[in-house]
Amino acid sequence: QTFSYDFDTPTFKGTTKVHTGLFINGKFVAPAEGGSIEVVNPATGKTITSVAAGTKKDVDLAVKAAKEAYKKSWGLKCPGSERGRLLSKFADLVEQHIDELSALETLNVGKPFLVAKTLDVTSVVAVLRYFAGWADKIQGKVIETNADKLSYTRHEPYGVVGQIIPWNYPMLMAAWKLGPALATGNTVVLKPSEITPLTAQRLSDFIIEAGFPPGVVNIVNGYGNTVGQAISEHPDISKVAFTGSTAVGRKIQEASAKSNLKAVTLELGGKSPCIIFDDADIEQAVKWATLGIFSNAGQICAASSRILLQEGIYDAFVEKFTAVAKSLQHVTGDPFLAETQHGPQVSRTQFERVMSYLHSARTDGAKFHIGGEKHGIGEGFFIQPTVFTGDNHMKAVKEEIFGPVAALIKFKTEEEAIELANDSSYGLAAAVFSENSSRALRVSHQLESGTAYVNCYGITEPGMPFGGYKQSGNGRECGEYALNMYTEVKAVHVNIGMKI
Ligand code: TXE
Repeated sequence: QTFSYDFDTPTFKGTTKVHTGLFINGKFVAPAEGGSIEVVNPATGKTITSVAAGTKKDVDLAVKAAKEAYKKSWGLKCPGSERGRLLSKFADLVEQHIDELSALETLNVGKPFLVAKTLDVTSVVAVLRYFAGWADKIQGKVIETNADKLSYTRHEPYGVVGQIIPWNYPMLMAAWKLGPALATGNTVVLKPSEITPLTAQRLSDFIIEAGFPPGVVNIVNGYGNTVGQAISEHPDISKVAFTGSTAVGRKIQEASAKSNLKAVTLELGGKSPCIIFDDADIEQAVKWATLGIFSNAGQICAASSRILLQEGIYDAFVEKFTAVAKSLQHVTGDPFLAETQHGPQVSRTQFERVMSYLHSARTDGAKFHIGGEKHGIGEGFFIQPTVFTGDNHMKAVKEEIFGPVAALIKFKTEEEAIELANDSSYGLAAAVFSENSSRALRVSHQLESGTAYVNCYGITEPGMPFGGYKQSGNGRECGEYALNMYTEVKAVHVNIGMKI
């Protein structure tokens, strides 16, 4: 079955056709138990279509297909150069359909079309090309031991890997996971978020067209507690990679421990501090901090959600930052308009979750400078860009809100800033703004986070690792580091003269 949609919008006119079945062994199939999931447009609250919802039975079929493909036509059977060629072709096909894919992402996630195009889908192409380049450069080492021995290592794929992705960057998270897994020779069973399955469904067509052998990539839509759980506890999956909430990350670790001790990499939540010193370029700091918290309606794991301000610039920063948040209200709305910069939250559940944090901040005595309410009167899940001042003890300052809500906090000294920044169970990203480069670097080295930004915020690069300290997860995505997350190391000892 397919779903067709005609876009007639100011930024994109055209048609898309998406398969709604499960993608198993190179074919679109109906789910074994016949379930379906409604897909909703967050900008209107209306149903777009429904797609198949798999269950454990479908995961079993997908794993079987992935296992056979691994043995027959992938893994050690397929040279790296060929894997790279297919990944490059996949990237080319995504690029050729950039407008259509951006429109589909906008429809399902609510992010502004021009952002989906210039950030999300453009980055998908870059990431796939980056990993295509690695596919024939997966190398072990020769390790000198003694003259009678040849010792070397091989970096071998795990086999079948499971990948569970979230809804905030559906296509980009798929690329972050598929790129390194396929470059290193693994086969994949991927579960998109049940909230945003449409672009992954469309990508399946390009996986076929690029020429990947059937079963190398399988995409099984479904809910977390059925399909996600089945992947996490499957005995024939050797590794699972997950991006999502810390609570579910914990469940995946548990499922791994209780099943086959599969390797687990986790990219979880955050409450990332952005430290702005008196000697910062304040105009620039305001712009980067704004980008860090308000892009993607604040639904970013590394969002600059705690902005720590030195007392000398506190008042000026609060004023300028609040003015930017206010100006965003004029460009909030239909994500298909070229001028729109701020879209809705992804779902009613997320909308309500953010609203409950705003309520909690009020109850805890936070001072609101702008926002704090639903935006508009329609059925869409829009929330006003919000700025409040508070302290590190408030629930809304400690926990991840995952919405367009910035908490501003005052500090006096460098030591206090570092202490406040590190006073979190999370450790995904952090930033320092200062024109004194010694101070900026000194402080950035003391922050407990997987990424440290200096005088900038929110940038990711295909070649730079991304991941968290503390309860923001383990393992790294992107860069050469990601390759290690998808390979086992074999130590080979060869006797070339030893006698016993
Ligand atoms: O996430 P879930 P939710 C954070 C953010 C957000 C909160 C809740 O704070 O407000 O999590 O969002 C699958 N076994 N992030 O509830 O449930 C699920 O189907 C295996 C941060 O939507 O973690 C989806 O595919 N999988 C984040 C994926 O997990 C399970 C991005 C993520 O959904 C499962 C998203 C289970 N038992 C939310 N239960 C980031 N790090 O960027 C659910 N899933």
